[in-house]
Amino acid sequence: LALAPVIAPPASVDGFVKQFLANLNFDQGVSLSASDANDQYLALAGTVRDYLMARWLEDQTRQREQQAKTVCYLSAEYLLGKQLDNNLLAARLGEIATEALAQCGISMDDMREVEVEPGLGNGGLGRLAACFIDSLATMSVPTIGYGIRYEYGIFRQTFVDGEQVEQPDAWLQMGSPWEFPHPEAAQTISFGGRTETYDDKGVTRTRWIPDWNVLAVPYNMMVPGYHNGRVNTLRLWRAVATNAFDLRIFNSGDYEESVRAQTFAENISKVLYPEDSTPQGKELRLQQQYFFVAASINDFLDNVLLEGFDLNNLPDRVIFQLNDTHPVIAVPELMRVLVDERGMEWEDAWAITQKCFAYTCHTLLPEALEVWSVDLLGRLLPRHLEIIYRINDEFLDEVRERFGDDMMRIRNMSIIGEHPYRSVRMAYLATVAGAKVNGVAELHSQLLRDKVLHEFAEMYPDKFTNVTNGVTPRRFIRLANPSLASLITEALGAGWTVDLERLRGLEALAEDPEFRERFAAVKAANKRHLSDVLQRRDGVTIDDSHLLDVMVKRLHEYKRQTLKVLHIVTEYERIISGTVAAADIQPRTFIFGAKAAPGYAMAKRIIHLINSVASVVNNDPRVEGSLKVVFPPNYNVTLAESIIPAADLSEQISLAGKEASGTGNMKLALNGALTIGTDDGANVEIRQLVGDDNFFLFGMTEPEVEALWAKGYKPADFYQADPQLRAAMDLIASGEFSGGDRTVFEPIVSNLLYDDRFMVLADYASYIEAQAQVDLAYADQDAWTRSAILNIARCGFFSSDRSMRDYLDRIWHARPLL
Ligand code: 26M
Repeated sequence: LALAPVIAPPASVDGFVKQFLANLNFDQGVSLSASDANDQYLALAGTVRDYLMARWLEDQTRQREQQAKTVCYLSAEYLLGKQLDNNLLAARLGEIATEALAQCGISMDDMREVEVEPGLGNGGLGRLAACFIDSLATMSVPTIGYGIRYEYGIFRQTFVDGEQVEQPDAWLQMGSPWEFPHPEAAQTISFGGRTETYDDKGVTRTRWIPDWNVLAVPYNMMVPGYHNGRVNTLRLWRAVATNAFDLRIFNSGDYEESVRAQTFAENISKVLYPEDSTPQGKELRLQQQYFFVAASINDFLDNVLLEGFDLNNLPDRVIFQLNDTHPVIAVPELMRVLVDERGMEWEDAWAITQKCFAYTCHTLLPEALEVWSVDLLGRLLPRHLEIIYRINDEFLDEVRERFGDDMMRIRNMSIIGEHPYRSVRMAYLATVAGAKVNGVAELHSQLLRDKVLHEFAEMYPDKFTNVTNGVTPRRFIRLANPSLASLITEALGAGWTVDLERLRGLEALAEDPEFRERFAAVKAANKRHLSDVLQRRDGVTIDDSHLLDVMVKRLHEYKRQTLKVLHIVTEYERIISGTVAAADIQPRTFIFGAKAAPGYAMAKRIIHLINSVASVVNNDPRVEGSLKVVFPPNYNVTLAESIIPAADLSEQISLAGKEASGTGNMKLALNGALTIGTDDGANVEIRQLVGDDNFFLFGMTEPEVEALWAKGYKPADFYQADPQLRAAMDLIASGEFSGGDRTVFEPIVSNLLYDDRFMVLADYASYIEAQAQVDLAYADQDAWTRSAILNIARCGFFSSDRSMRDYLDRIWHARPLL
């Protein structure tokens, strides 16, 4: 192997110190005595990078030479979280680095504080992508994660008078030590213009004459496997103006216009769209999608395959996994490249394309299914629209052949929808083009087959499969909960971090009083740690004697944060009305974490309500010591890592049939929180595994939800029939939480009373009853602890390593490269 010269790994504290000081001097340009924490952090990151570099270069060479099948994960989002600890852990450098820094008079904790997390995703879907690439690296699977290097990630959330205010996330401002720009590997990405046919030696071919383009410059990040010496690549694209584009306008003499054009081009990777459902059909969003996907596919074909590679064998070398519909424009792009640029016959190209893609759906909400207007798509990508039309024509011929001339069916299954305007249905395109289509939990995959895509499932039964989501135990147990990790390692040995089913070994220990005591001590310490974090961050504390009740996830009506609020208001009302004595209830601290999409007015109002309830409850001496509501702003991966290990109770309370999977539910259960949840998403599988005795189930099942809709749902009837519910709703409506102003939360109240799409009122009574069971159960601390341990012991299934094995076996047919 011809390797570039690499820096010798600083396997000793001395070596690390030397390398660190060299980086501080030569990369940061400061002496130790003159350096500040940010300089030190950048030099430290550089040192960790240096250590990983030899493995990274080696892996790139090996993967190229062995021609192994590569997983190309196409995702518009990667919600990575902080890199320093993760990379130190993977490279086994934690202790050496900590000691080396100490010798330089620097504390590792200060370094952790300085790092800013790359928040290049919204929530579950982006975090899932980050867990998957961690697992693939840890399992030595050749993988490239492809995505967008947003200059601004998910907004920073602040509260002003209880209302969400968004601030830009300037995550690159203080330097970005984990990425490597590769301008030499840039791709030119075209847009707009028209198509024309031409004669190529007697064959009529089509070409695209675009009218503008941008450069896609890749920034590579290391994705180190855990303790296996492997480093995969995350390749994120940045939009930069092309010289040609600049020059053309510049030559016309319009300097200012040429600078403006540059800004226009560079807008493409400027900012992450903060919606995580109800896509808005914005042109810039489609530009982002095509930009990263075209760059990725052409990068793989040009640079990753060896020169002279026979494209007929492409399916043996690559699988492009589509993370939701966001990258689906890759399908016509691959067709365009194969047919228009590489001269392949349409039929051959289509056969290859259908083997090279697989599609993961992450939703069940109809309004979240992405469509692009034919108008917009045709203007931006005229050739791709033609290709989509031809794919659709041939597909609908197939439908007719199979099912006869059934107009209704044709209209339902067409990739082109007609109402309310002519548009391309991206989920249908992905389903037709993909070799496999998967949902993200058993129930979700079932509902995809039976409802959302049932006509497609009828036509292609073998395409449909399930892969239940998972989470990486490295970040969410080993790093986030080091005390629990030590306890587990002491009990079971260290193998569990890469073989999470070994947690089963804890079942027996759940019966050991001494182990339970040690577990309870870990939980209490984690609550104190969280309290410290919140004190420093927001000036609030939590009491480790309280039951810690946690609801952390994006703010969405279907997730039903309002149901949680109604529970809190019910408890509050019961105390202040004297129905129950404060001393007789189980003291609880409720903690929320949630961002609302900036354009989602109802979600923002619900945030305001939570903050307003918090401020009244937390300042009422009648409930002091009994109820506390904490809503730290800007919930992100970093804060999750402090909250989740401290949680006692995990709130997973979406309306059945709406949450595709959930992954916070898995992280919380694996950290020993008990779930109170509906029969939805992966909750179903969590409950099956941990057992009914260790899970608080409530609410309607999905078929019951359907039945209630069918019969006609009148939320006001539930209000009228339930005095407790009435009391809680009336208290909100009275202005109690809005300084007497009855208008502020009126839209929330009347929505619940007269619309309530997500059936909050229908599930209220059942939820309150389940919460009473929680209080009873928590009163027996030792029994609760036993249940918590059993939750951990039985949730090994939810490792993203297992998810990756399932994808490898059922979808990718790729293998680790050992
Ligand atoms: C689409 C178009 C325009 C702008 C933004 C979007 C968009 C971005 C993110 C739409 C959806 C997005 O994410 C959806 C999501 O996070 N879904 C969640 O995926 C998780 C991983 O599979 C599941 O666990 C959750 O149940 C599911 O809600």
